[in-house]
Amino acid sequence: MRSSHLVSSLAAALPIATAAPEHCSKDFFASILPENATLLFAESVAENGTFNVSPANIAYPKSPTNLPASCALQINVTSSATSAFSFGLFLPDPKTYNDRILGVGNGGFAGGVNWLDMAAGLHYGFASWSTDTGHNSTSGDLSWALKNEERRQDWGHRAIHGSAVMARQVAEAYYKAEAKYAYFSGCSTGGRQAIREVQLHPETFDGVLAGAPAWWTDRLQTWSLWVGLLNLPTNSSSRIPPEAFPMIAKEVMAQCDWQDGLKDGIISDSAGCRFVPEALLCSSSNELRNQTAAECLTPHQLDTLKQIYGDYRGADNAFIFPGLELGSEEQWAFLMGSAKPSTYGSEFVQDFVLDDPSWDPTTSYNSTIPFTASSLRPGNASATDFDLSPFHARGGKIIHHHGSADGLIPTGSSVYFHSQVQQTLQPRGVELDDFYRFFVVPGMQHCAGTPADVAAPWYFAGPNQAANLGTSAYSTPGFSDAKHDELLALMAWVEKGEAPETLIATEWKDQDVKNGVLRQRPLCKWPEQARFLREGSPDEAKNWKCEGVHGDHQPGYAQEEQVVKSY
Ligand SMILES: *[C@@H]1O[C@H](CO)[C@@H](O)[C@H](O)[C@H]1NC(C)=O
Ligand SMILES: *[C@@H]1O[C@H](CO)[C@@H](O)[C@H](O)[C@H]1NC(C)=O
Ligand SMILES: *[C@@H]1O[C@H](CO)[C@@H](O)[C@H](O)[C@H]1NC(C)=O
Ligand SMILES: *[C@@H]1O[C@H](CO)[C@@H](O)[C@H](O)[C@H]1NC(C)=O
Ligand SMILES: *[C@@H]1O[C@H](CO)[C@@H](O)[C@H](O)[C@H]1NC(C)=O
Ligand SMILES: *[C@@H]1O[C@H](CO)[C@@H](O)[C@H](O)[C@H]1NC(C)=O
Ligand SMILES: *[C@@H]1O[C@H](CO)[C@@H](O)[C@H](O)[C@H]1NC(C)=O
Ligand SMILES: [Ca+2]
Repeated sequence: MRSSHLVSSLAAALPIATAAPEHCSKDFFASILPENATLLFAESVAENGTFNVSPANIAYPKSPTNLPASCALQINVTSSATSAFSFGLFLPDPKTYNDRILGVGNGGFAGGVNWLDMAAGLHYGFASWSTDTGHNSTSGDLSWALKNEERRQDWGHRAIHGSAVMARQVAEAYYKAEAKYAYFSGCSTGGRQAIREVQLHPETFDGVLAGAPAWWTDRLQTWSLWVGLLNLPTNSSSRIPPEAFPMIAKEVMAQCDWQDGLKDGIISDSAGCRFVPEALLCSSSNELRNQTAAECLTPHQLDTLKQIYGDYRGADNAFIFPGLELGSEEQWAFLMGSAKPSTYGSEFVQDFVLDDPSWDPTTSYNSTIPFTASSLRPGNASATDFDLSPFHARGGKIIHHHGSADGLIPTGSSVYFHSQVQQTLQPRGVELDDFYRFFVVPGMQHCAGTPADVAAPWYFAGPNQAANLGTSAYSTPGFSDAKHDELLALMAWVEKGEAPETLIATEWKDQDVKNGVLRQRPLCKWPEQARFLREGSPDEAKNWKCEGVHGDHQPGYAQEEQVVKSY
């Protein structure tokens, strides 16, 4: 893959950094580290080489391949009397260094250095880093947090900040040159990490990519538990068996696809779809008896379905968290398909909120728990400071996106965040458009991917996406420019003032780059939606434009194609 013209033209204008190769050594790093930090290892990676990730890194065991020549190292940092985090750092050869730092984020509660995502950054020429967030675990194991507020603080914000600051200092000492810009790219927990750092330390990053941010930890995790409990097998009469999810997805597609103005198998305006769930009701006693055949829903199951799509509310109708989006059904089994609710919810309450591993969610959960979590704010992780004006004032830029088919983190939680920031800043005369843009990605699942039969364009080199293309991928193959690559779009905005009006997402035939492009389509800045111009191929981005707002139907479009079963 060739490196981007934008990156090389930007880099050409900057002074050339120097570092002797022997600097990739224990002695050199030991000589520059502060007292609270120790070097775990430093090793050279040859041109086109592989960095062999230690099998002890159970969160991110995959080794990146075909790397640019670089120095790989890991540094351990003391964060309190009883806690420490570490971070990994790839320092590219001075010849390919772009004078910029990139941090990449984590997923779920994973404790490990994310070398694979760092590698994508290294290919552009960034000095790229990632932190283990202060513990060692896979994504769904939260037991490390039990009665350990120091570790929760590391995971919540401290490890990201400490790593960002120290990674920059180490890179500047290594190249004997100041870094020109610092960026961060994260999805899910990584999206939260991006926003939380912007809130707590607006000076750290010049720009961030925040994908599907798990920003409201206290509510997201308790909602995950609630929605899991709602659909346990023990709730026999109201449970929707996972075998029925595809049937629901099909009905949602039948009703919502055409409503965006084009029946193309992609729901471009899920927020604007008027969906009639009663179309799924069983219509005969025979079907009722045969409900596990997953052909229709009973009235009790229909109630469950409405709760899944609806806002989660507590006593006195108090808002807790938004529900899942129409079109997200293919990913529902993750939170609602098992005999037990996911550990993302149950262990969060046990290990972060109540400090009681014996607490039984199936017998003891109630809807005051989300509010308890919010008042305790374990780890100070929730990114609820909506006043982003300090970041705006320092010239920072945020590109935020969320897939509309995300079945793990409701798309509506991103809409809610954007709206809260707007309500906070607009009355003070701060225009969001100047520094913060939000893009919904129709048909994209959690951070990456699309249901096979939907084949929505979802790839734009966003956080975590390159790893889906292989262990040596980065940017958008064949389209390495600021329209098709979200990271280059962020750089163009920060460094040249070229704000992204649209991004273009790509999908390859059979989801494989080797087969060539299947379709490309613009992603629109919220609240606009993409409309087909009704000329040429809908698979070419130029035949679309962004206009109107979500939920703003074009009257007369394809009404005759509506499929609503009798009910
Ligand atoms: C890079 O390494 C791969 C094996 O991983 C090899 O097939 C390829 O030829 C190498 N490319 C160069 C330019 O050395
Ligand atoms: C993380 O914990 C696992 C056991 O769950 C262990 O095998 C591994 O060596 C540990 N990794 C590190 C980096 O400590
Ligand atoms: C990191 O430093 C802490 C002390 O702050 C220490 O307890 C821990 O063992 C160190 N980790 C490694 C992997 O050396
Ligand atoms: C480590 O020490 C440096 C230098 O004293 C300090 O700036 C930094 O905040 C410390 N990092 C952490 C995580 O405490
Ligand atoms: C069953 O469903 C009800 C509401 O439909 C819900 O309140 C409850 O948490 C669910 N789980 C169990 C185990 O009863
Ligand atoms: C809700 O659950 C918590 C934790 O188990 C418990 O302390 C509290 O009393 C419960 N509240 C209600 C209203 O049942
Ligand atoms: C949590 O962070 C906020 C800023 O968002 C800060 O004002 C507050 O003091 C912190 N609370 C704790 C317990 O660290
Ligand atoms: Ca459509």
